[in-house]
This record gives sequence, structure tokens and C-alpha cells, in this order.
Amino acid sequence: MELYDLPHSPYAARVRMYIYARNLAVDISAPPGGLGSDTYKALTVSNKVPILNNDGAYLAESSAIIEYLEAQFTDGALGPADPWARAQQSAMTRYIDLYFAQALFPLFQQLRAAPRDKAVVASALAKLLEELLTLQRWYQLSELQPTSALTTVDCAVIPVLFYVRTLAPLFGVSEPLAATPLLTERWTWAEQHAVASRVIEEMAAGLKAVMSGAK
Ligand SMILES: N[C@@H](CCC(=O)N[C@@H](CS)C(=O)NCC(=O)O)C(=O)O
Repeated sequence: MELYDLPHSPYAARVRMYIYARNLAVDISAPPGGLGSDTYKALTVSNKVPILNNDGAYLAESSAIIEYLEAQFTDGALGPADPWARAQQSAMTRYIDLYFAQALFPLFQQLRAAPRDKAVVASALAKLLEELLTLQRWYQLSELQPTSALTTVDCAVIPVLFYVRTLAPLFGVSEPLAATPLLTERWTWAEQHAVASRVIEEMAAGLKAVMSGAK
């Protein structure tokens, strides 16, 4: 199997984190022909990263890829075997995709805008801080409370927290996790976790490369 990946993508990062945590024999490479190329577009309808190449069959969407890979395991190590707890993990991941990640997009846009729109930035930052409180509430649910083990939920959370911590200071919010101690704690834990910290470093290097290429 092969994962088409870009290091800075939070969606690809979550799959890499899962693959490393499970120590799976999945090759990780750039999209063939490059993102946006006709070669890559021909593989799936999504034309995004990540995509899993499973012996010439292609699966898009990071959460579907993790679900497919995780379906082989019954040890409950990263995702609980109990269907209810597993569904709660899935619900939290959907929250991140449908709502939390959306709150980051205006900041990405404003990063490149010249001049920046102060009103848009202010409302985007307010929305982001509100969503951080919501994200923390998900971690407080009994089925989702963080432990010393990495879960599929952490695979989704840590990459978005990387972007929160990277983007917010560029708009004057130096400590975006200050009001969410549980998220601060999970981030600190991730920085010391062998697999999570590896992915954080890969994302940072990938983003640096993209930003320097964009100049
Ligand atoms: N819902 C998708 C999102 C994937 C996604 O948006 N990937 C971005 C990189 S972060 C991408 O490939 N963008 C290229 C494009 O949209 O053309 C997933 O979870 O895999």
C-alpha cells in the first residue's frame, strides 16, 4: 500500500500519525504527477491529499482511510472495539472536519491577503477561540477523555492544533490555547509522544517549505 501525501496537510498528517502509530507497511510519497496534475486527477474524484493506493485501487478522505486501515484491528489500541465509543470518536472527527477546520480557513486566506481585512481577522479569531472551547468539550466526553495512549481522535486533533498554534500568533494571539487547559495538556503530551512529535515536526518542515516556495 502507498499513501499519497504532502507533509504540511493536516488531513494527510492524521493518516501518517495513524500509520506510524500502528507501524504499518505503507509507503508514503508525493501525489504522482503532483497535486492538480491530470495523472493525479485520474486516480479518484477527490484530487486532494491524502489518497490511499491499495494495489491500484484508490481511497480518498483521511477519515475513511483510517477507518479502512483500523478495520483490520480488534485490539482497541487506537480506536475502541466498543461500537458506541468508536462512534463517539467518529463524531468528534466529523466535528473537526465539518466545523473546527472550517474556522481556520479565513485565517489562511487572510495570511495571504494584502491588505488584511481587520474585521474578518477579528471575527475569525473570535470564532476560532469559540471552536477551541467546543473542541475541548468533545475531549471531556466520558468516551473520549484523553489517556496516555494515542487514539484516532488525537490523530485528527493534533494536526489542527498545530495550525492553531502556528496561525494565531501571526494575527497577534500568542497563546491561543490559554483558555483550553485540556487542549494545552494534550498538545504538551503530543510534543513528548514519539509518533505525534514526529508528525508535528514533519508538518512544521513541510509548511516551512511551502511558505518559502510561495514567496
Ligand atoms: N476531507 C478531505 C480533505 C483533504 C484536503 O482538503 N486536502 C488538501 C490539503 S490540506 C488538498 O489536497 N487540497 C488540494 C485541493 O483542494 O486542490 C480529507 O479528510 O482527506
